[in-house]
Amino acid sequence: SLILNSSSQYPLPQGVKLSYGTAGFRADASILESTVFRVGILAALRSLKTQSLTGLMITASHNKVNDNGVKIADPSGGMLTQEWEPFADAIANSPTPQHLVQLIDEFVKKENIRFDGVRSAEILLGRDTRPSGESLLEAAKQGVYSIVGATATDMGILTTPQLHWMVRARNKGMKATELDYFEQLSSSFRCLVDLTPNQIKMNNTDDKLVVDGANGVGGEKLEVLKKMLNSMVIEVRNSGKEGGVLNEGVGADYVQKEKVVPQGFYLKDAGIRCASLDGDADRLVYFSVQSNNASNIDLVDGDKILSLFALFIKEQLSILKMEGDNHVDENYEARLGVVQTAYANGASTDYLKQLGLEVVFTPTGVKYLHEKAAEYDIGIYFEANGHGTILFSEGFLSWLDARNNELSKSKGSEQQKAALRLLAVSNLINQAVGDALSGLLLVEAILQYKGWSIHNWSELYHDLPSRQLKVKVVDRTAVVTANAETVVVRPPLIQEAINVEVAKYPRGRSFIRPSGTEDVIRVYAEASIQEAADSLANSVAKLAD
Ligand code: NG1
Ligand code: ZN
Repeated sequence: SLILNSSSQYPLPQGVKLSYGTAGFRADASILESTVFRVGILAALRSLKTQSLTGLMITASHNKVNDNGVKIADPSGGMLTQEWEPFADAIANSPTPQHLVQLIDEFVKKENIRFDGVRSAEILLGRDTRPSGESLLEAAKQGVYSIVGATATDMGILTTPQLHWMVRARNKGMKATELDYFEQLSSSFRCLVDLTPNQIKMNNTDDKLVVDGANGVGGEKLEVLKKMLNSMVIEVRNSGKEGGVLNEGVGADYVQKEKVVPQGFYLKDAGIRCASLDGDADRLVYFSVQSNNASNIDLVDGDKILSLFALFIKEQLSILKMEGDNHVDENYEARLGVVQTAYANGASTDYLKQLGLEVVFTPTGVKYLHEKAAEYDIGIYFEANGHGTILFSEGFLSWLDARNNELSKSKGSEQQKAALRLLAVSNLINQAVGDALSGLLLVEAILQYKGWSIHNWSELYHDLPSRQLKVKVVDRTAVVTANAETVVVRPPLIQEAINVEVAKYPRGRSFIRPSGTEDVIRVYAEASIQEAADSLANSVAKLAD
C-alpha cells in the first residue's frame, strides 16, 4: 500500500516514546519526522471521518528553539477530539511500517471511515518560525498524501491560532485566507473603537503599546496587522529580526513564570503598557516595568485579562437590558460563565464572584476549559498563563442579531451600541482557540472604552502572593487528583497532610498535580504574604517527594 511505501521512509527512531498529551506531540525536533508523517495520516483520516477540512500545525509554542511539535485542529477549529488521542499515541509509537498499516486498518474499520465518501480528505498545514519547521512540514505532506485522494494546502508560516481560525472559517463556508483573518480582526476592532463614548484621550506615553514578540511568529504578524489599525501606536520588540533566539529570555511563558522583564525592555519603559506573546502567539500577558527596579514587573496575567473581559461583557449585557421596549425576546437571559483552573489566583476568583459571575473550574489544559466554556451563551475561559478566549453560542448570536435589527429603529441608542459592541467582540475574538493577537486587540479596545491605563486595570484586584515548584518523580501517574485537580485521591493520606499545612497560613491554598507535559509533580501554593506562600509550597513539595 501507499502507507507501507512512504512510511518506510520515515522510520521511528530507536527508544522514542511519545504521547499526544495536552498540546500534541512535542520533542527535540531531530526525532520528530516519523511522528509528523504519522500525524499527517491522522489529519487525513480525521478529515475523511468528519467529511470536513482539518488542520495540522507544526510548533512547540513556548519551548526552546530546538524543540518542535505537531498537533491537529479538528473541523470546529478546536483541539483534536479526545476520543482520537489513544489512536494518535498508538500510531506515533508504532515500531514498523507493517504494524502501522495494521493499526490503521483496524482503526478505519472500527471508526467506519470510508474512502469513497463525497469529499476526499483536505488538510491545511501551518508552521511557526522554527528552522526545523520546513522539513517537518514536508513529512506532514507525505503523511497526508499517503491517503488516496487527500490534498494538503501549505498555508506557510502562521501563528497557531491563525491556522485554527482558518479551519473553523473554512468549515463554516467563509473566506479563510490570512488576509481575511487580518481584515476580520482589524475591522471588528475599528468597529469597537468607533463605539467608544466620546473617545477619551489618554496622554502620549499611555497611548503607546510595546509588544514583546518572543522572537517568534507573533511579532511579524503583528507588524502586518498594525498597519491596518490607524488609531493605535504599537511598537514591536523581539520580532525575531534583531537576532534574538526564540523564547530565550523573552515571551509570555518567561514573563509569567519568572515575573521579570523580557530582554529588550528597560527602566526607561517604566509605566508604559507592555504585552508579551509566546512563541506561537496563542498566549498573551501584559506587564509594566516598575520605576524602582528595571527587572521588576507588575504582571497582568491571564486571570486579569479574563477579569477585564468578564467585566466588559457583563456591563454590555446590563446596558442591553435597560429601558425595555416590550420586545418579546427582550428578557432573554444570556448565560454568562467564567472558566478557570486551580492555577487561577484566588484574588481573581474572589473578584469574579463578587461581580456576581458564575465561576467554574476544570483541570489544566485548554481542551477542558474550552469544552466547559462552550456550555454557556457566553463562556469566557483563561489559564493564568495567558491562554484563553470567549465563546458565543449560535443561539445567543442569532438573538443578538435580531435584537440589533430591532434596536436599529432607535438608531444610536445606548442599547443598540451595546448590541453592536457584543457582535463586534464575537467577530474580533478568535472563537477557535486562544489567540494573543485578537486578545490583544480586545484588551486595547476595552481599555480605550474605559479610559484606563494599565495601572487602572491592574488595580482591579491585588494578586495573592504565590509560588510554583516542581518535584522530579519516578512515576508521576502515582498521583491521582479529583475536583479539577484541587484534591489528591491517591496516594492516600497526602491530602490530609496538605490540609494540615494549608491551615497554618492565612488565605493559604495549595495543591499538587502531575504535569501533562513533563515528568514532574507540580506544586502550587498561595497565601497572604510571599514568605508564607514560599514556605507552604516547600512543605507541600516535601509531601509530594
Ligand atoms: P502541564 O505541564 O500539564 O502543567 C502546561 C501548562 C498548561 C498548558 C500546557 C500545554 C501550567 C501550570 N501548565 O501543562 O497550562 O499550557 O502546558 O502547553 O502553566
Ligand atoms: Zn503557545
